[in-house]
Amino acid sequence: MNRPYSLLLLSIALGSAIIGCSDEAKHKAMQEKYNALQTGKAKHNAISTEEMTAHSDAEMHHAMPVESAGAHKIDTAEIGRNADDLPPPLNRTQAQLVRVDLYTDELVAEIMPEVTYQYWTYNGKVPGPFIRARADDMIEIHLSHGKPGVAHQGHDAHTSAEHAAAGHSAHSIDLHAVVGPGGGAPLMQVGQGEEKSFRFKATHPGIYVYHCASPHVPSHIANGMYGMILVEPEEGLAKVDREFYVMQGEFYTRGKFGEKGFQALSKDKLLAEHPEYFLFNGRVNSLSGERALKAKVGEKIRLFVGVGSHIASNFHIIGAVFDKLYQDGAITNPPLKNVQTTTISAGSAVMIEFTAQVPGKYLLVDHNLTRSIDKGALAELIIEGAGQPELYQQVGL
Ligand SMILES: [Cu+2]
Repeated sequence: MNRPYSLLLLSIALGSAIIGCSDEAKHKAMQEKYNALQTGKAKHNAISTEEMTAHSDAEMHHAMPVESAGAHKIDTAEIGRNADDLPPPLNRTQAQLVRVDLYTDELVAEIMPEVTYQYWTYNGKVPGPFIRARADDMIEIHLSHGKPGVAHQGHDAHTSAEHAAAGHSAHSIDLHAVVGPGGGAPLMQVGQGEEKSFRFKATHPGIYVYHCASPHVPSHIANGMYGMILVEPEEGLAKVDREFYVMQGEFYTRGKFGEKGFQALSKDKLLAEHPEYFLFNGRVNSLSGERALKAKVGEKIRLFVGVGSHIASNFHIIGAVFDKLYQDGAITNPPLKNVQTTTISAGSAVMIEFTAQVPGKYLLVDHNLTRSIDKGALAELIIEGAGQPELYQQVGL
């Protein structure tokens, strides 16, 4: 488990402890104080929907020139979040306050060997942390611009001032689980060195996407600023043996797929909806080899799969049938059974459950297969254990 994520869990635990020991009057007073504070802050800091949806042409001029990878220091050896990096199922019968600490971080990392890209992230990974809460919980999101405790120095090609002048100094968060204007984003625009917070009640159980919503919004998302939030129903979810967190996102680099060196965002390709990369969890082979999803024969597997960026996925697992599919994030609806492939809309997520009966390697793909074979949308699921010849065997040898 990486450190930021440990901190997130710790924060959630602390938040839970705080609410656990407060009586009703204390909580009410806290709530009033908080509301007053928020109202005051909102007056000064809120951003209008019009501002949020600005084209922000300034950012078009921000893209860095194509240079060799060597000219850009790699900030992190691993940009991709592990598929098993998510909190365990909740085991409580009471709603509570769930505190979530997020920070934004702009990091140069390899999108594939010898190809670098400047990602914009939540907590240093793509996708951002998996947030887990329960219906009726109050969720308090804290978002700071930049890693707490680390002075912002701007990235390689920019000073902080140039960075701000380029028009993308703010980041934010819009959570699809929020019922309210902008999903929280109007209250949560954070400039450099700032931290903001807001609370919302998790009124609707489901599996949802969250993303940055600062201008130019599609660029922020295309650079990797998305994640998922699960709001479990009050009764919780059925017990399974493994859970995995996978997000598909496409990347729009100036150079073609595989072209070596530093690759800046191509806003032309973004506007033309012409990505070079389709990826699971942030980079080519992020979830393969050592980092493949792993389970055993007969285990119940649950996948949370979302599309963070702009192009819908035709999600399929080669060699598996989804025993249960909860489409469009609707986890409280009866599932579809025995499904081969599902569409996951942009800005949406699904929950899939199945049991693998035959050992071996299974591939997670977008069944628009050039995206998987030629553009990166490929992940591996390794099933270990004893096979059952009556299910799968070669004959005639
Ligand atoms: Cu952003």
